[in-house]
Amino acid sequence: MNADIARIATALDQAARRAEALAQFSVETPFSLDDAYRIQRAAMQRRYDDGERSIGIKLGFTSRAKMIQMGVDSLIWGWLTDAMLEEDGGLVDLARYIHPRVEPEVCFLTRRDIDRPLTLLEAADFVEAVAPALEIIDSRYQAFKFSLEDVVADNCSSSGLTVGPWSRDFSGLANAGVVMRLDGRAVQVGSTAAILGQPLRSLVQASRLLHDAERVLPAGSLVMVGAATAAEALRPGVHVSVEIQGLGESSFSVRP
Ligand code: 0L1
Ligand code: MG
Repeated sequence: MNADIARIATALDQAARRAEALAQFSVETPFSLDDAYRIQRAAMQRRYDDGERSIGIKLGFTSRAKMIQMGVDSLIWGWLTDAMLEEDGGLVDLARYIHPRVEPEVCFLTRRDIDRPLTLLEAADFVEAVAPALEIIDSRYQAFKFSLEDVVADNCSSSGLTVGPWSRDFSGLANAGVVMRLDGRAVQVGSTAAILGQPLRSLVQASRLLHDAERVLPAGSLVMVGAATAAEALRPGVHVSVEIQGLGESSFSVRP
C-alpha cells in the first residue's frame, strides 16, 4: 500500500490545488481506514512543505443530520490550515473551490495543550473561548460522492471556514438554537444538542482521536466540532449567515 499512499496523497493534493474533481479511489483500490489517515497525513505534509500552517482540527459526522446526508455512520477528523481561513463578514471567491457546500459549526479555541484523552467534566477547562462558525466543505471527489475511507483521505473535505466573535460564556452551549440562512432565508435549523448530545463531547472525542494518533494539539488551536445540520450548496452572489443562540453570528458573501 505504501506506493498507493503516496500516489493517492499526491492526486488529492493536486485536485485541491487545481480545483478539479477526481473519481473515488476506494472503488478501484480499496484501502483501510488506517491507510486513509496515512494518506491524509501524507497529503497534509505536502501543504506544510509549501508553507501552510496548521491552525487546528475539525471533526465530521458528529450529528445524525450529517451522517444521513452523506450516507456514513462514523465520526472522522481532519486538519485545518491558515490557507483555509476566510474573513468573517467578508467576500468568498469560489474560484478555488470545486463544488462547495456550507454548513453551520461551533468552533472552540483551546486554552491548553490537548495531550491526553479528556473526560466531559474536564473538557471545558481546556477551552479558552467558543464562536459561531461556518465551514465550507468541498469534496475532491466527483459529485461529492465518497466512502468513509475516501473522505478521510481527502482530509474530510476541509476547504474553508469563517469564525465569528469569541465568547467565554459556555452556559447555553449544550442546547443552543442554530439557524443557517441563505440570503436571509432560514435553510437549516437545528440545535447544538445534535452534536453528540452537546458540542463539548466533540472535544472529548477529539482528545481520544489525537491520543490514538499520538498527536498533541497545541494551546491556541481551533476545533470545529462538526455540523449540527445538513450542508447547503454555495452559489455565486449568495449571502450566508449562521446564528447560534447566545453566541451570535458568523457570515460571508460569495463573490457574484
Ligand atoms: O461537519 C461535518 O460533519 C463535516 C463532514 C465533512 C465531510 C463532508 O460532508 O464532506
Ligand atoms: Mg463540518
